[in-house]
Amino acid sequence: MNILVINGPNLNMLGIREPGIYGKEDFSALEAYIRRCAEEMDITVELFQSNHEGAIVDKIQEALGRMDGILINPAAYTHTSVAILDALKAVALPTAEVHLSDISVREEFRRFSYVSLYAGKTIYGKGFLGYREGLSWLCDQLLPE
Ligand code: CA2
Repeated sequence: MNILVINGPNLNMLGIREPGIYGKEDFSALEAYIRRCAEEMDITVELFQSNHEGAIVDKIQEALGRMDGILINPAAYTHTSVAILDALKAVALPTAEVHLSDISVREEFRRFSYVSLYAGKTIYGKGFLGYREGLSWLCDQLLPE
């Protein structure tokens, strides 16, 4: 099983600022954690991070016919990007959305997610653990009983 894991803008800055919101660990620790979870679940992950909306759209499109599911933290594009929503709908793969912070208790503009209009599962406020939950949900969707 091949899962594409997408991290959006500024997540590469993790650990540098705002540890109270996003935690103290840096982005390489997040990537290492995702890889460890994938190994434990016996699945393959491709990790992709970009600060550019179009690059994320291109990556989602490239997943068609190659990947079995998508785990995405769209970061700030969560709240703005119809283009990412449309790309996810176009490839129509099982998709889980994850956020490190609890977007339901932060600024009003973070409460709405375009990606949630397609994602089958949205996890927020659980830090790194949310990525494990997202991968595990995708496994449940993709593996036969
Ligand atoms: O909680 C999340 O995972 C978010 O997707 C993170 C985004 C934010 O725009 C979303 O509303 C919620 C921000 C990405 C990381 O931003 C940083 C900012 C400063 C220092 C380190 C990371």
